[in-house]
Amino acid sequence: MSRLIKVGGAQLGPIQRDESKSSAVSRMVALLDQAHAEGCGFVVFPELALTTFFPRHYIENSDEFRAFYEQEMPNPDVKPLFEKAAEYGIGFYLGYAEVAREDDETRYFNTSILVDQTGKIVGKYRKVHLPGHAEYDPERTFQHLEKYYFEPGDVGFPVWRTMDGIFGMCLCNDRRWPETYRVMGLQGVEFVALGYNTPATNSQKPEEGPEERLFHSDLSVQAGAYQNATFVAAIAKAGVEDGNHLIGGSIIVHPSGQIMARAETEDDELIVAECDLDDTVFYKKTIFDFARHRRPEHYGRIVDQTGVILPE
Ligand code: CDV
Repeated sequence: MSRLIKVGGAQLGPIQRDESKSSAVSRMVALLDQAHAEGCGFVVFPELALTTFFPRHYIENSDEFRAFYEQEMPNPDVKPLFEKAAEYGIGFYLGYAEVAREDDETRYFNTSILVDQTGKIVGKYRKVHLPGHAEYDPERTFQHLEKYYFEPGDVGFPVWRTMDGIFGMCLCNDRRWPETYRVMGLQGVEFVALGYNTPATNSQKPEEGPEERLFHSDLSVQAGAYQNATFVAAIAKAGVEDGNHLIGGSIIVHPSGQIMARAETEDDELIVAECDLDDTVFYKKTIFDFARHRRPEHYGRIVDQTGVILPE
């Protein structure tokens, strides 16, 4: 048996602060055209794919930073993407900044959506592991204010039955946390879509440069895929954005942990891999047959504890 889906990883090059959302969407539609020509059925776009990675900027005025968020999805800016994808019969994943009015409160999330091949939004995810800091930090070489601009996601890590498979989502820093994949793995996930914006140097350790950062990205994604018997597409926004360098290195990974496709540039670039969702079955039935091999009675600390408790 096989459940083949050709997947496009639509890496974006930089989006400068003054680039409009409709311009970013045109670039995504051009990648979608390529994906259609390649016969893709699903395309993964990056995290915060409509704007620059604005958490690097400290903006005090909320009227000013509101422009980076989407109040509804779809909206007129992204309509061309939804329409073209539905015309081509391509499902997609898209990351964006969300502002929501809930329980009389204004709430801000770093969000992604899963759209099926008819253009219908079938899932929404809100980033759980927000990296960085909540206040301006003069010690850093650049800011990473995700904890200032967003609150942690409140929907956990759901998965969705769609496109003849079981799909899950996460965002950027989530890929470094094994819990992200395992919670989805425990729901039988077969394909994880994830977008990222990863600075090419560590703002608190400048000697940690792009090579090491790419290594950590690959390491986390390949381990997550293998240990949970799932495909993972990890797709970057890359290049020099507002004078700050973001790594590329977008990859599509097989449940064996092997990289099937990798981006070569730091620009708009489509990578493609033919994913047979039935390739997950062997691993799910053997070495990672969770029902047979897991020992949750020994894993209590993972949910009972956040920080480290040292021995006496
Ligand atoms: N956007 C991110 O979540 N970026 C983080 C950086 C701060 C390390 C990442 O994990 O790539």
